[in-house]
Amino acid sequence: MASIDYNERIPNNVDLAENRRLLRALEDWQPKFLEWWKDMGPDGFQAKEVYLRTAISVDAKGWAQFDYTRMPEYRWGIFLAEPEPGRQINFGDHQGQPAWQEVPGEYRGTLRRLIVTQGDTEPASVEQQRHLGRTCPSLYDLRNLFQVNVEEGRHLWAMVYILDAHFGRDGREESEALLQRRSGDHDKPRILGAFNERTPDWLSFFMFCFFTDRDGKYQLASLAESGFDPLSRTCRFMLTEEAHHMFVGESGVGRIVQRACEIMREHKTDDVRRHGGVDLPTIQKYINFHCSVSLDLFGSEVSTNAANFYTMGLKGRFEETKKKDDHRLKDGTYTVATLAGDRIITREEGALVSLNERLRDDYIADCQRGVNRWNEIIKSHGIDFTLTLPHRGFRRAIGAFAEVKVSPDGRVISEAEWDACHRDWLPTEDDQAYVGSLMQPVTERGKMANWIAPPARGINGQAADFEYVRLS
Ligand code: BYC
Repeated sequence: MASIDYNERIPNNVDLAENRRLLRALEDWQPKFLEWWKDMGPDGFQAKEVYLRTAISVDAKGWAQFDYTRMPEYRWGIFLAEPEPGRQINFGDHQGQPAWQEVPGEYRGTLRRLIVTQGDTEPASVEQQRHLGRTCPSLYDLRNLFQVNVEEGRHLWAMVYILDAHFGRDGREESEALLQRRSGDHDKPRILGAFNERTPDWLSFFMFCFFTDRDGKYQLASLAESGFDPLSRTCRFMLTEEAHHMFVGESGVGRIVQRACEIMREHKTDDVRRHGGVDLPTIQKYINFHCSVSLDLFGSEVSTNAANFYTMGLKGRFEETKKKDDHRLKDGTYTVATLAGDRIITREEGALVSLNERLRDDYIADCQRGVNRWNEIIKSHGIDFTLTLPHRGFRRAIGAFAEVKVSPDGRVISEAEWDACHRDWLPTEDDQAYVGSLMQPVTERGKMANWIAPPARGINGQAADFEYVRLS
């Protein structure tokens, strides 16, 4: 393993000290990043000590250390997974050639665009979550929010490293631009739709971590297959951290579901709101919203962009090397959902142009496994209610279903039916106001807001009443 000089300003395992030009570029960017972090990062907690995990190596047996850190002092390092000796490009037209260590000239623009799109999501999510600290349901959750935030910051560093190290002056300009766009800003929005939505409350936050971070998992896993080796290695290590973000989402929603069920049992009622919980139908509406926004992040069902990324060897499939086919896909087909008049049907499309849909399928199957675990919680309380994922055509803004209205159970419906029903399917202003009204901060050690059950266990083996954030 390349050793990490932890005393360097930018902890890394990429021999930064040996590359003075790159080091200078990153040292020049660092204060701008910190300025952005202070302006757009967690509001109100910059001076507090938080019990955070910091990546200190890429050793599978112990890559992180836990300690109290003030967020602006977090060591946003640059870590690439260990190189695989003799790694090849495993798919597309360059299959079998040695993996690229430098940017292939003919694909420079396309590769840069992919990296910038990935990089843009990282600061965007920090911006979306910046006010949540003020309404945390517990110190445990507050700490998890900040952990997610600092690691998204590190993922931004990961992409900026690739841009600065491999794309010269263009890369440095893109690195600056990543700090200039703003989530939800009318004039300089973030690139992808979901990253311009608001995350106004903790139910939305947990849904975001479950659905949107999971898009991150699938996109990063596809980029981890890239023939451009530095990108592959960066993404492989990012996935290690990403797992915790999805855990925060799944367990967070699970605890809200559990609390709803406890209230229903205890008070023998469906009126969970009367007792200060989030009722299951409201949770379903939030699922419908966040799932549909995140499904858009996979792009169009039929996409020549996706085909090109693959053929060029830049972006593979989820678990590309485990698949048993020719890894070129010029002749294969794939089943894609599409519109035929006012019906949704499936059709065979070329495997190459269907790669976005294939990845979306992998993603939906993974989401369904999480929803099943939430349903197990409901069932274990003897309650007859099933949470479901909305149909892939529901409320889509990108792709084949963008122009029509589709119900959560997958019927193409009229505008009139949509107008009559969408309040039953998506959070209304009243629902949002209700959820918003629950967002009162709970910051006493070991205490939990009434609308969420405590976690099954603490972070890094710590007790439930551990002081995860030192507020005083
Ligand atoms: N919003 O052929 P199409 C994460 C654009 S999340 C706005 O349909 P393509 C994280 C598209 O750019 C993972 N625009 O799609 C999670 C294209 O524009 P151009 C992020 C959209 O290109 C939580 C046009 O529409 N990583 O890490 O095959 C917290 C036609 O595109 C959207 C990546 O996304 C949209 N939803 O695929 C923190 C990986 N969808 O080029 C972090 C890199 C499409 O015609 N990105 N468009 O101007 C990609 O692989 C692809 O860009 C996409 C789109 C999968 C996003």
